[in-house]
Amino acid sequence: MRKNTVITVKSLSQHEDLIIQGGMVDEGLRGAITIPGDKSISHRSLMLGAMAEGETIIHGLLLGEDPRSTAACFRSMGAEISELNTEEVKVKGIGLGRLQEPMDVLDAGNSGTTMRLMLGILASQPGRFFTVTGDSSLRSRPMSRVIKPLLRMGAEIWGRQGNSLAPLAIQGKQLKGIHYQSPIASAQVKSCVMLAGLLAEGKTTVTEPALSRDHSERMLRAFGAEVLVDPEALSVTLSGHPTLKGQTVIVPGDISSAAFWLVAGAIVPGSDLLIQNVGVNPTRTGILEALGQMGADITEENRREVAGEPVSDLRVRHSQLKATTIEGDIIPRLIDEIPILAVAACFATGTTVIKDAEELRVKESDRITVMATQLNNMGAKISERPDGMEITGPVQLKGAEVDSFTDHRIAMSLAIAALLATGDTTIHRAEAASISYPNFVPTLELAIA
Ligand code: SPQ
Repeated sequence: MRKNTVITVKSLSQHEDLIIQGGMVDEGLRGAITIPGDKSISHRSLMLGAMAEGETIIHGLLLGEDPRSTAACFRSMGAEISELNTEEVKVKGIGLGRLQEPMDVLDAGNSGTTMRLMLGILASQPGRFFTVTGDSSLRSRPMSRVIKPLLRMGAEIWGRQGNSLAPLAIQGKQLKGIHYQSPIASAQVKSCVMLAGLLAEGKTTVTEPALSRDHSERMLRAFGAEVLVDPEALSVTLSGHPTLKGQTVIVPGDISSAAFWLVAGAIVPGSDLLIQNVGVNPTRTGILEALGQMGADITEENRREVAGEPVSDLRVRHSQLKATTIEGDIIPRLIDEIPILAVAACFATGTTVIKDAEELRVKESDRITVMATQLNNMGAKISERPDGMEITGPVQLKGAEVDSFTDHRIAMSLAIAALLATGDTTIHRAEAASISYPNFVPTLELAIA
């Protein structure tokens, strides 16, 4: 009864408005919810499955638009991938170096991970030619960060604006291993170079300035590659020409999706929410540390290891948050959660400072400017820094018309902010949530029912 009055989805040609009636969740968010599969692990399981020998079985794959883009690309290069579902996806691999030249342009859609990781794979397929594009957001995101190391490995790649923007053309070549000192802590750069290293001569090493998510290292090893990690030096070395063997992959819930509920549970009075089956790989748990510093009441239950990744259930209860500073090496471990952390900071006492996060400007949208402008439209007190934001709270947000800028994390962050605003908030282009969380609205309805 109450839920129908709180959330409305209005379809407007191909776009959707999400209208949330604020201030109606007086009993808080309660119950137990499950979240969709981890996006990073879903992409990697499809890619490695396609290049392995034999069958890979994936349980818990994310059914969002981004993994669908990855599956479509690898299908068009010869991998047999069964219909995508969460129970069991079968990938019949074609073996390393045996990807077929596709008849058409590979479309990575909105997915930076698809394009950047796939570039490493394509560049290393001798004798085949590929063209790659994406949607308007992806065509404006920097690709030079992966093209540069690939060129050093001997790749041939052409793109707009001095080889920096898609559409891109790739002539597959025999590559050679290099030691790449990445100037940015990026799992996409690290993974792209390692994937190119699979078919390169010799060893390929990537050193990064701070540790980024390590799902590629874990999964490459599970599929049979020799991967040496030097945690002190922040480097990873892969030996070329392994035999990759199909595996069973169990994809844990995505902590980046859990983050919306962690913040919602923390800020909405009366909440007591259990989020089940959340991947808690230490390279992804910066959000738990940041919310912990802010005084959030989050407990980890039932910790276990599932197919090489740590998994827990997380319980969050409402508490008064306090401001904090988020900077330095923690940034790559919570980079995708900064939009929802900005929402949390609006309800925290004091000024939260987020620094060293300039990478946010080149995500699906400029997440610094978009979060600051949209939340300020709702009455927040946020000033932009070149590398982050300063957010003063607590404030009483008020309903407003806001826009996702077709960025999934922005759409969902604004929906959580709207729960505590006075009056209605209309989020334009809210269908963007389906990139990483197709069931976001039904889950929100469930949690507030
Ligand atoms: O795939 P895409 O579009 O780049 O998605 C994002 C996201 O918010 O879902 C970034 F906008 O996640 C990236 C993440 O920011 C996924 C990712 C990965 O799977 O390797 C790594 C991070 O990017 P980066 O540039 O820091 O390596």
